[in-house]
Order: sequence, then C-alpha cells, then structure tokens
Amino acid sequence: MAFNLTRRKFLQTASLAAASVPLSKVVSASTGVTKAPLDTKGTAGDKTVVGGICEMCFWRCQLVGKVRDGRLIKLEGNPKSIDNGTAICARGNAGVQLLYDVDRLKYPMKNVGKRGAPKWKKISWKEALDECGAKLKSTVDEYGPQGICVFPHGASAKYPMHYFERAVGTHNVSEASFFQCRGIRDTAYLATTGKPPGEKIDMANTKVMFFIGDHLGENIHVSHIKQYIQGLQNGAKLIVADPRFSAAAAKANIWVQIKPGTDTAYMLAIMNYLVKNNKYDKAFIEDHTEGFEEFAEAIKEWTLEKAAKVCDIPAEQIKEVAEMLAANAPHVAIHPGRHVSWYGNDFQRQRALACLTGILGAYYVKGGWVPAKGPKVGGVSWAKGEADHTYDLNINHHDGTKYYTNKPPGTPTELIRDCAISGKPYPIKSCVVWGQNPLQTIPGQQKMKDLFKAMDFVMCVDVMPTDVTAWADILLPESSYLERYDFIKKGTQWDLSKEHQQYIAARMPLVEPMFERKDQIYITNEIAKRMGNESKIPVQTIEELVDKSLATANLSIEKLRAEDGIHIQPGKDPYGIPEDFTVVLYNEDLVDDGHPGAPTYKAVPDNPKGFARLLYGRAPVHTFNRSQNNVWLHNAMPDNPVWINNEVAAKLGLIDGDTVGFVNSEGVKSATTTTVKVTAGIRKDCVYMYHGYGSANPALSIGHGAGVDDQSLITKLAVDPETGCNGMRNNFVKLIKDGKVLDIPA
Ligand SMILES: Nc1nc2c(c(=O)[nH]1)N[C@H]1C(S)=C(S)[C@@H](COP(=O)(O)OP(=O)(O)OC[C@H]3O[C@@H](n4cnc5c(=O)[nH]c(N)nc54)[C@H](O)[C@@H]3O)O[C@H]1N2
Ligand SMILES: Nc1nc2c(c(=O)[nH]1)N[C@H]1C(S)=C(S)[C@@H](COP(=O)(O)OP(=O)(O)OC[C@H]3O[C@@H](n4cnc5c(=O)[nH]c(N)nc54)[C@H](O)[C@@H]3O)O[C@H]1N2
Ligand code: SF4
Ligand SMILES: [Mo]
Repeated sequence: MAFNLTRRKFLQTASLAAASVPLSKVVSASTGVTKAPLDTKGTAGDKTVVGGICEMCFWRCQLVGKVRDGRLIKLEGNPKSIDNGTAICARGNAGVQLLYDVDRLKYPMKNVGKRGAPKWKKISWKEALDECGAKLKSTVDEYGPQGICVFPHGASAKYPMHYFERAVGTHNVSEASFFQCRGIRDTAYLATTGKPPGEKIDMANTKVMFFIGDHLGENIHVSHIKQYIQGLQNGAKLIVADPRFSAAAAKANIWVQIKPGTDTAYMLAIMNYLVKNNKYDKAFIEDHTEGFEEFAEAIKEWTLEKAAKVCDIPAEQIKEVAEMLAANAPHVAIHPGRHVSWYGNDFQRQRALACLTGILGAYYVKGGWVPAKGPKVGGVSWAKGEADHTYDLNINHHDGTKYYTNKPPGTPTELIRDCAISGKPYPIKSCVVWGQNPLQTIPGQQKMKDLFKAMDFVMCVDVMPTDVTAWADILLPESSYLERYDFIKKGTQWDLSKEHQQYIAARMPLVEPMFERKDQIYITNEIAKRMGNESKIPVQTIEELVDKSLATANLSIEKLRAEDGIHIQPGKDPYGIPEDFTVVLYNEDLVDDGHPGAPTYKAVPDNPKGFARLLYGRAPVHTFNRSQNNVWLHNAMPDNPVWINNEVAAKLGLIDGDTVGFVNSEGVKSATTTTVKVTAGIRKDCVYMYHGYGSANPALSIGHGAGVDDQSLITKLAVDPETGCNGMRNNFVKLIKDGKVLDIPA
C-alpha cells in the first residue's frame, strides 16, 4: 500500500476489488478454470477482496480476503489459483492474527537505551528518515559504500537490497535465502546442469519419490504438498532418508535411518552400484552428460559395504533403494532439497543429487525433474552499475582469485561478519536489516551481536519486534503483506500432466495499512533522497513499480483485479529434453578451482563423548521465528519438544513431557527450557527440535521464551568450502534436567 493512497481512494479500490468477484464469474471464460464458490460458511455476505498473496512463508500462495466492516476476518485460497487453489495452510490462515497482533510495530522508533537492551522513543517518520539518511550517508562519505552491510530477506526486501547494492554500491549483502537456505543447491546444480533446480520435480506423475532430508508434510508449501499427495495417491513409491522418523518417513516404503552428515557417501554408493551393474540410462549418458568415465572412476571405491559402514545403515537396504530407482527410471523424482545448508560439506551432496538424477535419465521426463516454463514478466528496480570488485570480500586481493568459487549472489555471511568485527580489510560501520532475523537465522549468535556492537549505526525494518529489532538504533514499521502491494508471483499449474497453464498474480492489499506503517518503496526512496541518490530513483510508488512490471506482460493492476487477482494463460508442454541440455558428471572447472571434479564425500566431525548431535527442522504450523507471536499458531504448538531416542531416554530416566534445558559442547546453555518427546523415531546419536522457538525479545507477549532457540546452541561454525554458506548441524548438546547435566550414552 502506498503512502499517498488516501483512505477514500483505498476504499474505492477495495470495493472495486470486491465488486470484481461476483459469484456469476466463478468460471473464467478465457481459461476455463473452474472455481469453487467464494462464499463459504460463516462469511456469506462479507466482502471478498482479491489480490492477496500470502507471505507467512515464501511460497506465496494466492489469497482472497473476507472483509467485514473494513476488518479482515478470514483468508482463503483464491479459487482461481492454479497453484494452491482454495487451499492454504495453518500459517496462511493465521495471517489474520499477524495483521491485528497488538505487539506489532506501529510507529518509527528510536532506541534511546542500548543496543540489545533498548528503550524505545516514538518519533516521526521525518525524524526517523532524516536520521537513517544522515547516518548512512556519513558512513558512505567516511568509509565508502562498502561500509554498509545489509541483511535482507523476503519480498519487500528486494527493492531496498537493490538500492544498497546498485545505487549505493556495496557488495556486503547477505540474503538468508542464499547463505542459510537454498544457495548451495542452486550453485551445485548450476555447476552440474547449468540451471538452479527449484523444487521442480513432477511428483504427481512419478513412480518413485526420493527425499533426502526433505521433510514434506512438516515443511509445508501448499502446491508442492498437493503434488506430493497426488503422487502418493497415484501409487508412487516413496524413499525417505532421514535420521528421524519424519512425517514423510511415516508414509515411506523405505525409511533410510541415515547417520547425520553422510548422505553424499550414500548416494555415491547408489550411483556406483548402478554403474557397476549396468543399471544406468545409457542413452542419456551418451547424449546428455559429460565426464562419465572420470566420474565412474572417481566413485568406484564406494561399494555398498563401505557406504553401509559410513552411513550406519544395512548394505542390503542401499541395494534395495538402488534397485527400486533403477526399476522405475526415468520416472523418478529426486528432490533437490530446499534448506540445504547443513554440515559444511553440502555442495558435494547437492552435486551428487544432480548427478544421480542424470544417471537415471530423470531430467525433463514425466515424473522426473521438469522445469515447466512460467510466463515472462519483467522486473523493475534500481539500475545496475558497472561491476566493480575492488571491495568485494570474496575476491582475494593479492592474486584476484575467489575464496568461494561457487557462492550464490551476494557476499558470504562469515566474510561480512569477520570484516565488520575486525575492521579488516576495511571498516564496515552501518548495518541495515530488512525482513531478516539474523540472530536466529544465522549460526553464531554472539558473533552477530559483536557485529552490531561494532557498528556506528543499525537500522531495522520489520513488522514485529523480534530478537534482532532489539539491536536497532532506528526501527521502522513496514506495512505487512496484507496491507501493501508488492511481489509479482508467477508460475505454472501444479499438476503438469493436465493441459498446461501459466499464471501471473501481483500482491495487492486486502486492507488499508493501520497506524503509521509504510511500504518498502516509500521507506527506501526517502532514505535515497537523503543520501543524495534522488536522481537514481526508478519508481515513485509501489503501485507504479507493480504496474510497470505487469506492463511487460501486457497487464496492469486494474486488469489483474478485473481478472480476480490472477491472470491465467496457456502454457507450453513441459516435457521433452532440450538437445543441448548437459549434466556435467565430472566437472573440470571445479578441478581448476581446486575442488573435486566428481561429487566427493567429506566426513563431518563426530560426536564428542557424552553429546548428541543437534538437528532441527520445520514446525508444520510455524514459519521459523516469524510466526512465534501468532496466537493461533502458538496455541497449536506452544513449544518445541526435543525428540530423544527411547532407549537413550530410558538410560537417562527421561519420560515424555519432562522439562529440560541444554548445554552445548562449547559450554553455551539454552536460556529457556522445553519438554521431552521420547520416541523410537530418532537415532541414538542425535536429538531434534523445531527451529525458530525461544524468542528473547520480551516485547513479544506470546512468543517470548516459548520453547528453546536452536540457534542459540549452534555456536560452532562450519562453512561450505565451495559456496561460503553456513553449515549448522555440527553442534552437539547434553540435556539438563533439574539442574543436572545428563551425559548422552554412546
Ligand atoms: N538454526 C537454523 N537456522 C536457520 C534455519 C533452520 O532451520 N535452523 N533455516 C534457514 C532457512 S531455510 C531460512 S529461509 C532462514 C529464514 O530466515 P529469516 O527470514 O530471517 O526468518 P524469519 O523468522 O522469517 O525472520 C524474518 C524477519 O522478518 C520479519 N518480517 C516478516 N514479515 C515481514 C515484512 O513483511 N516486512 C519486513 N520488513 N519484515 C518482515 C519477521 O518479523 C522477522 O523478524 O533461516 C535459516 N536459518
Ligand atoms: N511449516 C513450515 N514449512 C516451511 C517453512 C517453515 O518455516 N514452516 N520454511 C520453508 C523454507 S524457507 C524451507 S528452506 C523449507 C525447508 O524444508 P526442508 O528442506 O524439508 O527442511 P530441513 O529443515 O532442511 O529438513 C529437516 C530434515 O532433515 C533431517 N536431517 C537432518 N540431518 C540430516 C542428514 O544428515 N541427512 C538427511 N538425509 N536428513 C537429515 C531432519 O531430521 C529433518 O527431518 O521449508 C519450507 N516450508
Ligand atoms: S504455504 Fe502456507 S504460509 Fe506458505 S504461502 Fe502458502 S498458505 Fe502461506
Ligand atoms: Mo529457507
């Protein structure tokens, strides 16, 4: 929602939106898409506002809002959606509670206390923007643009991120989606197939799904889950490798209870078995791969027996999995993963996944990896300048080589933090945090606090008072995803075997922003003006940005509203491999850069005596930390019980529901406690908890202190040598009960 949209104008557009979805239009003549009636029980008679796009997580399902007396009372999937359809998940539903959360940021605030122990004073937007502009400008004047570091995430962070990268000119930007999430996957596939893989596997039409550490069902992305369920309903087999009996493992034909950190060894053995036994796709190898012989030679040591020992699973089971894959190839869906920053050896694991898909010939075929083409929509943002690598921390200045040859876009987090804390090779003095909570997102909490302490200025743009916002000097309240325009969401229909369709949607506000919240264009532009960058401003309002972007696809906000918030057009047949598609099994470029040419297993540190490895993952009804204060979601899962193996628990005298805290192998204790979940569904050498709990900010009246913050225990840093991304699962804990530290039996 733009700053200059008056209430009257807003109400006009809102009622226009409502008027655009009468029930008589439930079938779109242009597309033939059948829609369910919009009015569901309990909301009949309420206004339906179209154009919502969820951002309770980053999958961005398309929504409609039910509005009564100007108040949003319910969110539903947009019936026109060919992606999520009418379905949204628990978190999506609970967006209503985020919107009206009484703890939400309402006004610009200045910290008149200390960083980390703030005292907030309400100030005007003018004062806040003047201070941000002046402080950031003085950093640039004194230290250069590289003196600013940026920690962005989410749809609204793109425009400000581009401002700081392109108009101001700093390289020191570290996005959570790259350096703590999927960056490794994208660059590993890039080095193997020339393309980042997305999660584009055709699960609905496959014969076998193979998940290695993807816990679909707890990790929820609606249209992805639809594909997965459809696949199961169609009789697909499921193989799940996970040290824990995850929701997916519970549905699996084969559960591989793999030793943490050893997946690469496991896949090398599968591939070696397929090669040795002539069970690979010879035509695909001939036509679409490079380096097969070198690859086969490099992995030949990986016998079933060797991997069985390393991965602590039966050799017979590895063979069974390999046979199941071979028997159903090429219709096998090998999930490329999403959160893959695990152990610091992850680029190799991701390369192995991409190679295994190639060995089975499972690219561009029904049930395999199928990159269905989405519609073309141009972006609008700050103009890119000439690339100048003078202050690029990833370039070693002595000889011009890169530290991390396969890093995703931006600068690896640890390079930024080390530079900011040490002042070497140059000072970093201002920090901008926008839609990221680096204290709970990036391992090494103390290091993050040290970075903030080393700054002259810290500014934060958020919607809630989370752990990171307590470290800001100036804290700015953004309008939430339900109150603003932004993101263009585009894609293709979830079931690829149906007549193929593409869609384009743009986020539109479902209600007017409350209090003094502003959108990202207003905030960024006002700061840009104060930093002397007014002439570079690409758009004046968020509506202008969205409209210009839509215009590249012959659309506009108005047209999109008239189409119930989603434009649908015919797509292209997604199957059929392009002639020049190549899987580089043995990559000479990687060798030139000092890395192995074929995927290679690197062992991770073993458990110190008396400690269990700490594993973490998604809570089905929460998104990281961001939803912790949401009353509906909190009530559904108020803490994050620690999973502990039943035999271990028996030896320690622990039973379900016991209250425990933690101490890690570096002596760091958890600030809070949680409960125990005793289960045979986890290996004895690890414990597991849902990520995102244990908020430290008392301004969160519901989320504060609920459960344990896994990140607070992840103090030992591992960095993936090819990408510079953070590994997070090489940390070990003991449990503390009634003040007594319990040694985990070997
Ligand atoms: N230990 C551990 N660390 C992890 C992970 C893990 O599983 N375990 N997962 C990793 C992964 S996969 C990811 S993607 C990252 C996620 O990392 P983050 O994106 O940092 O996680 P969130 O908890 O969603 O925090 C985002 C911040 O954005 C704020 N926010 C929400 N909506 C808006 C908005 O509209 N505008 C603005 N300005 N702010 C908003 C929230 O209040 C919160 O402060 O974490 C990574 N780090
Ligand atoms: N409900 C919900 N859904 C979400 C999100 C959310 O916050 N909430 N976030 C979204 C985002 S941004 C992302 S990136 C995805 C992440 O979703 P995933 O990629 O599925 O998440 P991870 O947290 O990596 O996966 C955790 C699983 O890996 C297992 N694991 C741990 N170590 C190993 C190992 O060495 N080998 C193997 N094979 N498995 C191992 C854990 O036991 C756990 O089951 O989820 C998305 N969906
Ligand atoms: S999966 Fe759930 S939280 Fe994520 S965008 Fe869709 S409805 Fe929202
Ligand atoms: Mo992620």
